[in-house]
Amino acid sequence: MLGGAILAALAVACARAKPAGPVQVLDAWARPADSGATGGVYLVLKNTDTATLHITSFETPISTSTEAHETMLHGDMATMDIRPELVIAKGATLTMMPGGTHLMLMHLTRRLRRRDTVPVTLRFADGRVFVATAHVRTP
Ligand SMILES: [Cu+2]
Repeated sequence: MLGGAILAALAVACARAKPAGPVQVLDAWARPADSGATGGVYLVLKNTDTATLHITSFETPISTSTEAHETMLHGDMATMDIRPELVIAKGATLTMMPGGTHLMLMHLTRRLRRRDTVPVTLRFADGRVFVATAHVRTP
């Protein structure tokens, strides 16, 4: 009887801790960086929604702006293109990584040390908002 009550309480706590979102965060990490520098955040997001997702903006409380970039190789030259939105097909996984798609945190307002965490707010084209927590670690 008591055990059942505890299990039920735990189930409620878990349901609150992990609200159903349009994406499942398979990984989320950021590079260590100094205050004033440019930061890099890498998310691995699985679309668990019922349709294609369009992520139209990203925000963190520790940068003046956050842009989605894609590193492109032109011969030996690597350039970064701004991606105005990131699209994830239903059931697909978007894998950000160094040398590929990444989030760039322009002008960090504080230093990022290993084991710090950074909340990253994702805004979707349909108005929904989701917050992923990135952990600072070395690549
Ligand atoms: Cu970049």
